[in-house]
Amino acid sequence: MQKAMTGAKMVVQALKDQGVEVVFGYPGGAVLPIYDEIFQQNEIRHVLVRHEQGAVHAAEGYARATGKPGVCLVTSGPGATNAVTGLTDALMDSIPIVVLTGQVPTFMIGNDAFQEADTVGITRPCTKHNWLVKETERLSDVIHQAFHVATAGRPGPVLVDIPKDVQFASAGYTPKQKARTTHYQPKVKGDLDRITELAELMAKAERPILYTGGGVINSGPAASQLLRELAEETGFPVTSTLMGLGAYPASGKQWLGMLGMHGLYEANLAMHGCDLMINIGARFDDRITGRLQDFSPRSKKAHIDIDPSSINKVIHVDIPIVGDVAHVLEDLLHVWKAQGRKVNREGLAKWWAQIEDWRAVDCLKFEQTGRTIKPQHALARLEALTRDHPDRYICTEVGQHQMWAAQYMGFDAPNRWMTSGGLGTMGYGFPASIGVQMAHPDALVINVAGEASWLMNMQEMGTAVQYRLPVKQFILNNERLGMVRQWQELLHGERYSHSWSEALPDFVKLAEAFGAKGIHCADPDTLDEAIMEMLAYDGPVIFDCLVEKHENCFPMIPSGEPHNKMLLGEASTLDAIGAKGAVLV
Ligand SMILES: Cc1cc2nc3c(=O)[nH]c(=O)nc-3n(C[C@H](O)[C@H](O)[C@H](O)COP(=O)(O)OP(=O)(O)OC[C@H]3O[C@@H](n4cnc5c(N)ncnc54)[C@H](O)[C@@H]3O)c2cc1C
Ligand SMILES: Cc1ncc(C[n+]2csc(CCOP(=O)(O)OP(=O)(O)O)c2C)c(N)n1
Repeated sequence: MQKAMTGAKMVVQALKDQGVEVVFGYPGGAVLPIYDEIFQQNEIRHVLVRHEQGAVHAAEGYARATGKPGVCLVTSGPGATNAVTGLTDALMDSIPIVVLTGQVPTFMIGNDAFQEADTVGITRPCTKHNWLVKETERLSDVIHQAFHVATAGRPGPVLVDIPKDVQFASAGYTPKQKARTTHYQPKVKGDLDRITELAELMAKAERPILYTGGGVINSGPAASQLLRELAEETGFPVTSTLMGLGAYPASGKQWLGMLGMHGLYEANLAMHGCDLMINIGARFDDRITGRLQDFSPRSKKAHIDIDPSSINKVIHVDIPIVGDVAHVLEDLLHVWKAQGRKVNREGLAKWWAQIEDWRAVDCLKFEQTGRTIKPQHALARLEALTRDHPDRYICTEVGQHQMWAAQYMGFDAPNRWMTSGGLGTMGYGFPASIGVQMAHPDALVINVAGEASWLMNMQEMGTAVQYRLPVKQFILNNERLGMVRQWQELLHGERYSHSWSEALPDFVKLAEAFGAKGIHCADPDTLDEAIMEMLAYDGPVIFDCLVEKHENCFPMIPSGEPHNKMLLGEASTLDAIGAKGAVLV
């Protein structure tokens, strides 16, 4: 016999059964019965954010840093619509989150009731799945299903919309074990014939590359471990998308660095010149492929992806393997070893020699000259001073600073790097850092930010102070919408249309107004000392690092160009480099 309880109590019970420890939320009339239940228990912690967008990004940060789903609770109408950007962000980056929204009572739906919005309609295109629950007896079953759908297969955001009368009414509770989840059981094992075909190609390949992505992180720590074994076993070079950083260690000897629009010279040219590309949990995003018809023109391509709809969506591949990265890599290694396969040593040695030539270009080289801090220098110093911290997490906002962080900071483990890749959401990083710090209270959590992005969700400083979350906001302040300014300089005839702000706050005073610590640094000579002061402070810090205003982020493949047409910075050692970078053909 199922235990009877109110819908509101069911919500809290279902969250407990799902092992939820933290909920990020903001109350309002349509969720008050649920908030009343939250008040009467101590197992689940509720974090009161300052804006619903912040709640969703915090849940995303929590999810990425733990591998567990993040949970949000928001009210109807504006509460739900404020969550839309976060939902879309999580959908694009395959982040598992469960968002619970209040709704007006069932009998008022469609009447333009106070704070009524068609939440399931609005969020249908930006969730993996969503539900409007009109009967209390279905509620607990649906919440359990929601957790299952968010986490199984390709992870993503789900939303459950709960009318207020459904929260008040009572019905029997369906425990987690009895919930209906059999209808969605994505395939995790890859086809063994395809895996065997891939092993054959790997043995013949002369110029192979492992192109890894966010799917390795999604698959869990075992997948990163198996990727390392595969790299070790084969000696193949490894590159990664922005979303996959840390799956293979940045300190590993086969690491080529990130590829794509702002990827490393050697990684992009290796993608362009390879004869076998093995895509492991990446989705051929346009920041990677550039001009499609010129993308990796001479390679055989294999693609391992848990989502069948991702395969052949952008790039036609020769060996499609639908399955979970960890399962497929385990089988691949097994087949490889059982068949006694060996790599083409001679071909591989020549390939590595070619890669070393490309590496010698030193595409990330910069010179810290003059009295202004270069953003690359600031991040290189932040990296040097925090690299050995035993428990470091880095979040970012969106823009040049995000790309420099990806280039100059190294990640040796998965789930340590939180960034908005697919949607590129300015305002993501600060609340994400709050989510990460909630999950790992003793860790060092740094959000590398641009001042413009950071201002988009600055209200969350109140959350950081209230919950004593010692998040470090490392703002590279160029007083510009830097990435926009860069495109205007390089692609729009240096017409700087609305790409700077003439009224920035004093970030030190802003920190103090919230009850946090503010640090300002504009001098390369005192930078290390200022960073150490930030690290030593046991509380939230806004670090305002005034940097060179007109620095460009290189390498850069202009949108729609092929990989071998790359702009490089002036300090890299290639002969053909001009003052603002040169086009390499
Ligand atoms: C300003 C800016 C600049 C950018 N520049 C670059 C750049 O230079 N380089 C770059 O790499 N990115 C860049 N990006 C990010 C880019 O837009 C994409 O977000 C990113 O390239 C996508 O990474 P991914 O292919 O790993 O895919 P993800 O979005 O992480 O998708 C993961 C893929 O793996 C699959 N998957 C998920 N779970 C599993 C599993 N368990 N097993 C198997 N498969 C699974 C999914 O179905 C999906 O196809 C930039 C973003 C911004 C905002
Ligand atoms: C919400 C949102 N609006 C607009 C953009 C377009 N955009 C991308 S980068 C950027 C500038 C970011 O400036 P800042 O945060 O200061 O970082 P910087 O590039 O200077 O490092 C803008 C406006 C975006 N990505 N997200």
